[in-house]
Amino acid sequence: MIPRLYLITDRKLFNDEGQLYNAIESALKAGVRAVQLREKDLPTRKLLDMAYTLQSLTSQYNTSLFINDRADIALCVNAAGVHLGQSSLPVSAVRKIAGKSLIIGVSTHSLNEAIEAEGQGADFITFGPVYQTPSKMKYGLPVGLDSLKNVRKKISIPILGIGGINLDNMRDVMTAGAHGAAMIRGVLTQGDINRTVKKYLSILGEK
Ligand code: 3NM
Repeated sequence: MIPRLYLITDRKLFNDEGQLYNAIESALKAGVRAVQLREKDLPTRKLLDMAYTLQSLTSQYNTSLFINDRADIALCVNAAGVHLGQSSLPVSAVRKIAGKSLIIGVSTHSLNEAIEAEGQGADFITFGPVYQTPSKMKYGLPVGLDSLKNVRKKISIPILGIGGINLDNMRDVMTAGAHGAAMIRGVLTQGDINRTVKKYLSILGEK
C-alpha cells in the first residue's frame, strides 16, 4: 500500500538537524506514515548517518522510510523504499540489486516520464511540480492540474502530486486523480505541524 501523505526532508529549512528531527517527529505523532530522506548535497557517510537516525525514528511510529536516489543506502538501513530521480539508477537496475525488497518511487515531470516509469516497473510516481514551489525551481513552470488529470488517465500506478501542495489546494490535487501528496514545506514550515498533518489526513480520508 502506497502511503497518501509523503513527507520529504529538507534540513536547510532549519538551524540544525535536531530541529529537523523534532519537526519530523511532530509529523509522525500526527500520523504521517512515509518519510523520504532527501539531502542531495551530503557526502555518503553523513547521509548514511541521517538514514540510520531516521530509520530509528520512523520505526518507532511504524512509518515507512524512503531514501532519495540511493538504493545502496536504502538497503543498508533496511528502508522501505527508494525514490529515484530521472538521472538516478533506472528501476530495472535497482530491481537487480534489491528485487522486491524495496518499494520504488520515481520522480516524473511529464506524461512521457510517467509512462516510462510505469513501464519499467515503478511502484508509484511523484508528478510535479503541480504548483510553483521555492523548494524546487529547477523544473521550471508548474505542470498544473490538467496534466495531472491526463497522466492519471494514461497510467495505473499510484500518483503522488508534488510541488507547492498545501491545505488550500490539496483537495484539488486529489480531485485531479492523485493517490496522495508529497511535500516539504506544506508540513515542515507550518507553525503547528500536528494540526496541519491531521487536516491533510482528514482530507485524504486517512483519519
Ligand atoms: N520534487 P514543496 S517538486 C522535491 O516536481 C520536489 O519532482 C518536485 O517541495 C518535482 O512541497 C519538489 O515544499 C519540492 O513544494 C517539493
